[in-house]
Amino acid sequence: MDLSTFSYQKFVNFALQETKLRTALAPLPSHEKFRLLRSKDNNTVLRTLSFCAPKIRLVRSLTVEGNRAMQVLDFAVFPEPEFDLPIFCANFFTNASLSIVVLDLNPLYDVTIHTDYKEKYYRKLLPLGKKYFEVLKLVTYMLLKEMQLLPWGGNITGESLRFFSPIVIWTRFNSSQFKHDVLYSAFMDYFKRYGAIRIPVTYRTGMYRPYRAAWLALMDEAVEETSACHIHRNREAQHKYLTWRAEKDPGHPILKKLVGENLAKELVWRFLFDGVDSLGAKTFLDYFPEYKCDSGTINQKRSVMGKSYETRPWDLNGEFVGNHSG
Ligand code: BLA
Repeated sequence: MDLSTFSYQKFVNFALQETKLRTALAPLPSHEKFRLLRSKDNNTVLRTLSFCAPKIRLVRSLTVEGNRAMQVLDFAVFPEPEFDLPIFCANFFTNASLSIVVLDLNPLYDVTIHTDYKEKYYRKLLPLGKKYFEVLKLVTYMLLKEMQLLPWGGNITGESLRFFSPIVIWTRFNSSQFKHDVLYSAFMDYFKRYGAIRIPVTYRTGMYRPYRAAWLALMDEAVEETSACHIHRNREAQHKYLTWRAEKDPGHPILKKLVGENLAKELVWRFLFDGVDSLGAKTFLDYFPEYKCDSGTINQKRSVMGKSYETRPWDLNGEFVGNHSG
């Protein structure tokens, strides 16, 4: 696929425009220094945007535009600790041949343990994902074909899975305009979806399924928590998430290569996962002691459990059916 005409900027524009229709976004001056960065070889441009708003502690995006070589989007929305809203998470890495995609409303609490949290948010979100990962039966040229628009991307580590929800889109595909159009549609659906959607024609289902839930709708409906204990719990859960990603995100080696170790570290700690230094005092090893080496340092491996989940570990009703194969 020719990446010179392709950009993730329209995803960011869509999300920010939709957010602005509902709430007042205020820019964050402390992030000004990250607005526009260039790679050392001058071939790649890194752009960032960030804002806060009522209910939203931080909405931020990073796009990496490497012309023909790569296009990357890291877009996330982190709620204020007074809300236990999921964290909106879109991480797309694309080069000329391959795209690696995570799109999810990451749960603040592990949904395999906290079933009340799963019920609260994901029961009504299930139809959102179905459109992209259920097996569609299509009749083309008189032949019955089965396909999934965005199928499970294969082995994923047990550690990452804890931060994913039953509607996570984890997929890898050969980069193509069609797949990216599907991805854009999924991004819009997960961020904002009101009213009925059109399901591709199948010979066994109806044409329309009404629903309105998506991240922005959840935000509209979210009611502020007043109990200090619950707010503390939410803050710590978000801090744990930030601590995980600031230490182990798979994109870091590329950022290091592009802008050098020091700037990459600052970008990760003070921009992408801003709050990792202020929302809590616990360290990575406090949250994830299984990574402790004998010398007391953090094990550099991304996973100590290994890659375990080869197929989607949730069924279409959001029940965990994970088969730990590793
Ligand atoms: C790969 N990115 C991945 C993978 C995941 C994620 C699951 C597959 C590799 C693996 O199994 O670990 C994303 N992992 C996540 C997310 C969470 C998580 C979102 O645990 C949340 C909890 N990706 C980026 C950026 C770049 C990038 C900014 O977000 C580059 C600048 C690149 N991601 C990237 C690359 C790979 C990857 C190159 C494949 C390389 C590899 O697997 O090491």
